[in-house]
Amino acid sequence: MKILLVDDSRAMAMVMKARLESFGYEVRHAIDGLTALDYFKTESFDLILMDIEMPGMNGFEVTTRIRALEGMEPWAWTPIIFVTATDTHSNLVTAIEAGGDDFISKTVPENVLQARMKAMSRIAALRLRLCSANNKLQDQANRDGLTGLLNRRAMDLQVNVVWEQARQSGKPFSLLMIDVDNFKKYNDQYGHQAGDDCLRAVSYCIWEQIRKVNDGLIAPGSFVARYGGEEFAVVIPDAAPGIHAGIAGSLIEAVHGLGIPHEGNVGFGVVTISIGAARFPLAEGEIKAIFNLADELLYKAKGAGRNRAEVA
Ligand code: GH3
Ligand code: MG
Ligand code: MG
Ligand code: MG
Repeated sequence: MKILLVDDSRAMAMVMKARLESFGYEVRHAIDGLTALDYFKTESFDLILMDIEMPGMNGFEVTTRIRALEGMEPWAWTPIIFVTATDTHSNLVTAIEAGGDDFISKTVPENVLQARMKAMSRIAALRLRLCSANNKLQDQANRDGLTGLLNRRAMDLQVNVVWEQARQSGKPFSLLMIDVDNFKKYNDQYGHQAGDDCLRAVSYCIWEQIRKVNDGLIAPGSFVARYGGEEFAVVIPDAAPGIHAGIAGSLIEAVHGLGIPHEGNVGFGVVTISIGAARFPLAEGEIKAIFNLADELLYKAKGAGRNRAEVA
């Protein structure tokens, strides 16, 4: 356990540090509030022992600032125990109000100090476990079970945020609607299980291409989601003219290049996709408009023979 010990008295701090180290804890001493905040921002601690009376910033103020910093991160919380010479009732109330969790006297017996710290670190560990479980659940709620891509729900949330950003800053916005060609026939011929495998392969292929355009800084911030069934959507924020057409072309080529046999996809013999690639030079009005345009273009691509993109 790593402890941040905040105390303006060097002598007091040395005594406390020695006691804590004898319990096997790692201790960092901060001589004043500002130093404590600096350490807090750059290192991570399991527990903070905070003196109250200090020149400049007192312990209550340091605590309030620490809680404000933690407020910017969900689930961040470090237990803070106030250690003071004057354990009056009003000091206790102020300590808790300031965001402290416990309050002990500087003269507290060793075993009591150790027990209090144990209790606090137990709560902190529990909270950490809850936080990681919560993150995992949130991730699962955002992912599609079959392909591991973002699901429709997550995409709807994310796309609205990106659209709003583009609208407010007058940026372009592109959207690709992707649909696997003759996929009903694929299921009919090869079975639903093989259909699932095919969707996984196609989605991984699309995901990889989008990762490449992100990594290569061709269209940073792009992301792909499973829009539903055998349909995928790619959101491309703030890209120069032609970028969306280029990405659509490379996706079509990559999926065709997988070479997954598909006899019912007449004229190709392998699995292919069609794409409606829409771009608004300026994000304006309702996001629905660009979805409608991409849908229309996809419909056109299907009508024009499939394995192609229609671009606007
Ligand atoms: P088009 O080229 O015009 O898009 O023809 P299509 O056959 O792909 O289009 P249609 O919409 O008629 O059929 C889509 C099929 O996708 C029907 C459905 O059974 C299949 N499908 C949707 N989701 C899944 C899935 O999760 N797994 C499997 N195996 N099939 C799916
Ligand atoms: Mg002091
Ligand atoms: Mg479809
Ligand atoms: Mg289809």
